[in-house]
Amino acid sequence: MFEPEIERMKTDQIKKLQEERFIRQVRHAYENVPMYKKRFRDKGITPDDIRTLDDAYKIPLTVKDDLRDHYPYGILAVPLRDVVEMHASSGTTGIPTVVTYTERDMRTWRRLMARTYAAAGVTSEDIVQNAYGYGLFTGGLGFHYGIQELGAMGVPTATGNTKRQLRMMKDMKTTVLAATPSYALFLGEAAKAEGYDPLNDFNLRIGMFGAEPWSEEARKKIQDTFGLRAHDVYGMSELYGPGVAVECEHQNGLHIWADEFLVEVIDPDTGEVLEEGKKGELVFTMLTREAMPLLRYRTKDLAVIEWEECECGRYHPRIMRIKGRADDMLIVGGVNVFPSQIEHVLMNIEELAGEFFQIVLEGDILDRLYVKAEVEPKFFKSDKYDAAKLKKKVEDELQAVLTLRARVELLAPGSLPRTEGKAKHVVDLRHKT
Ligand code: DLL
Repeated sequence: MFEPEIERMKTDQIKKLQEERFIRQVRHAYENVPMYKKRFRDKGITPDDIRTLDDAYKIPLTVKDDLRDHYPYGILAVPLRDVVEMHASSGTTGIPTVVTYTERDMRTWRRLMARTYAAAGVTSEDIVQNAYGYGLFTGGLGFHYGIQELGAMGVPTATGNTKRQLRMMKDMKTTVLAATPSYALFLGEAAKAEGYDPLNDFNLRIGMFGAEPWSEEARKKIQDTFGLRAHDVYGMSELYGPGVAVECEHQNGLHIWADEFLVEVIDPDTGEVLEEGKKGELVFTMLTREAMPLLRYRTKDLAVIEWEECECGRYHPRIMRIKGRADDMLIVGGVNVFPSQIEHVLMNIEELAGEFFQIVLEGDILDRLYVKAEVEPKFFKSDKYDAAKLKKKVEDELQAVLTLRARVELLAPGSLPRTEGKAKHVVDLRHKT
């Protein structure tokens, strides 16, 4: 453990610390961010009404649009001269979401990232290849700072330049790979195409994968390809970046660093707080961030939270995997379809390279759902490959799960664009009215 005195805290100690910090942070936000002062006033409350964690529900929720509406510095709670770094994520609306950090915020983020690596089993002896994008995205620099804080060796390849990436992985004797799961899957495929034997030519033992949803099937594939243990890492730019939660060596849920993040689960439709064990939308309050305090921030990510001791000895609550987003459900001809359902079906058909797929929606009056899926390279070349038969099989299996018929298009291996960052599995070409 990187910070055992915090990581070993029992539930009641964690909650006590959270409560002290929460009360202080509410006051910080109220006194220094006009948006929060106004919201409290509109609701007829002041920080004096927040005395325990159970009072959290009284505070209005914060949403991504609040950050956009106050672009770029509207939620700043400290003088701009105290800000030492910023990051931004590009949104669909074109207005970026900007996040800011003071020196102390940066130290917190570094520590959280070092803890995140250590919880996955990474030590100062490791050689960490960081294939997340560097720059405004928080992935690259977040993982970079963590390597330094831990005292491991960094190989800052960033994304792309796959041939050089593989060469570095072999020559530097990289032991830990940090990347999006889609890029890790692509690296596995590219390594084989370049003539590497990933199990023998590389020294990888741990993978730190996140920034997008990925399935158990994808985990198995990455682990089998590289002979490593793949850890799920969760975060978002508004909450520093990566390093909010990570799987420990037991790979059974992601520990949220609860000394820094207060988590609640709400019903995404009503906003009501749900009891433990119920699936809902994760809402986070950052407990010590100075530059940009966020109170009850809606993530749109859906998950179940458990507060139980883990075999690793930590009591920090666990996200039992992100189950999707409140806004990723597609409505096709009146039927609810989750991209993860389609991924699950495709990953379980061995004749397909299940992770390389694309969902295309077309239509004006009637919706049409197309699923493009690449055939597994060896099977594609074999005599057993019968395109019509496989297409029918995939369509039938999808229908059994989705209750509607998708048109499947089988593609030769390598046909779909590969991604270095987050995968884009859905292309919606429908005419919206
Ligand atoms: O993706 C930060 C990050 C970088 C996390 C590297 C982990 C590793 P954003 O670009 O702001 O920040 O995107 C945040 O990505 O709300 C989730 O919907 C999704 N996401 C992140 N991690 C996971 C994960 C970074 N492990 C958004 N599983 C979040 C599922 C994830 N979804």
